[in-house]
Formats: sequence, structure tokens, C-alpha cells
Amino acid sequence: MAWVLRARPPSVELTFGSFVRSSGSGIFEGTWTGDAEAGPLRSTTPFGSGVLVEGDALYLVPPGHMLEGIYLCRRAGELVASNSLVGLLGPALDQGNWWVIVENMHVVSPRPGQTNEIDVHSNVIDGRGNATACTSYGVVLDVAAVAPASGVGIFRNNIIRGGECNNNAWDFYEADVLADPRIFENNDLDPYSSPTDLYFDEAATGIDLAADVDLLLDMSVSGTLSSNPTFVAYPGNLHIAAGSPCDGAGTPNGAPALDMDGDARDLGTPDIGADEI
Ligand SMILES: [Ca+2]
Ligand SMILES: [Ca+2]
Ligand SMILES: [Ca+2]
Ligand SMILES: [Ca+2]
Repeated sequence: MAWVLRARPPSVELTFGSFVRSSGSGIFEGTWTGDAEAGPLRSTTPFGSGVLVEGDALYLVPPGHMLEGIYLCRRAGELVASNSLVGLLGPALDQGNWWVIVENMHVVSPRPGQTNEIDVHSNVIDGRGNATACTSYGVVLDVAAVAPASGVGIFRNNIIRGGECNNNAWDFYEADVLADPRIFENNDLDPYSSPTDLYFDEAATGIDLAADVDLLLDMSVSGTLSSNPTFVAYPGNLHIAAGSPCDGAGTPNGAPALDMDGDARDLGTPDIGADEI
């Protein structure tokens, strides 16, 4: 049921599972109401999602309900979209340098016995939302039905912004007592819009100081900061401005060689976030 669109103009790659319908007008997973001949992609009530092709244009078709969404990542000259966050994370985040703007991002740790480990490096992750009574998260870490024996997942050099929902916004949220990252280094837990907590530990305890995040004992953690990254023009331009506290504050461990612009990273002290200045 999962599909992944990777657009690097002029080329577009579309990969999808066996339960996704495909035709000359695009792909779709799910069902729909309305005109059967017009098909799901032009329905006003699609119960699923897909991609509509019209001439040289591609349209992402989200579901007509609020239970699922479409996840997007972009960087210079490239965009990845998927109805599956796992599908998106595979080709995208593990290569770093992405601007990630999703609502209520939800990361599930691999099941026990799986060797793949999510490596989220040098990104801008933003829970978005709006300044009303809603709930937003930068990252939610949860576990599968059988939880891993110990922490899983690497998070380094990311700017993580919880979003701007009034009174209900978290930068990083452990949704289960066993949902711990394995490594959490040099992330900026952005204080933007005064999140409820910078870090929600063990699905129980809010932590509001970066220094206290660095004291957690159930993951390898260091270098956390909580500073305004001073984007050039949020949300349209997520480059960091000269003098940003993220400049030179990253760890070189596992850092990608290039930033989102293709600029070489500082090999010793890379910047936090998708941009290197
Ligand atoms: Ca724990
Ligand atoms: Ca924890
Ligand atoms: Ca740059
Ligand atoms: Ca720099």
C-alpha cells in the first residue's frame, strides 16, 4: 500500500507496493466514492492517496480523511514524497541535509532482530501546526508491538522544532518507556513558540533544559542545545543566518560530506541543520 515519489527534475522515480493501483493517469492506493469512471485521483473523497499525472504536471493526492497524510522532504533540486514515513525515511533522511516539514512526524523503531537503524542526520525537522488548540511534535519515537531490548536510532546535528500548537507542542517525544534513541548528539531542540517540553522522556517526564537532556542515562547523549537557529526567512528559507548558534555546533560523527546546497561540510565542526555556512 506504500508508494514513494522521488523527483529530481527532469527525472521522476515512482516506486510502489503490489496493492497500489497504477494506470496512465497515475497511482492510487485505497478506495474512493463518486464517479467510477473519473477514478480515485479526481474524486473529492479519496480514502487513500496517490499521484496524478497530467501532461508534464504531477499532483500529490492526499486522503480525504485526517487519519493519514502525505510526508514530504525536499532539498535543492530534489523532492521525495510518500504516504509512508518509513518509505520516506529510507531514501531520504539517511542521506542527511533535508528540510523536513511534516505534521506530527512519527518514527517507529525497527523490530527486534532487524538490523536497519534509522540515522537522522543534519536535518531541519518541524512539527508545524498553527497557533490554535492543536497538538504538534517535531519527532515522536515509539516502539513496535515487541519493543527492542535497548535504544534504537541515531539522531545527530538536527534542528528539531516542535511546532506552534498552543500548549501542546513537543520537540522530541518518547511515546513509550522503551522508545529511546540509541544516540542523540548535538541536536538543537528549538525553543520556538515555547514548546510544552523540549524533550518528553519515558512517556512521562518533560525536560525543559538542554543541559538536563544531556544527563539522560538511557541513551548516549551529548551536545544538546536549545537556541533559536536564526533561519534566514522561516519557513520559506531554512538556511541559517551568519552568527547562528548552529554554526559550528555539530558533531563530525557520521556527518554527511555536503550540505543541502552541495556546499562542503566543515569536517571538524559541521553546522547543525541542513545548511552549512
Ligand atoms: Ca527508556
Ligand atoms: Ca528515555
Ligand atoms: Ca550552505
Ligand atoms: Ca559552519
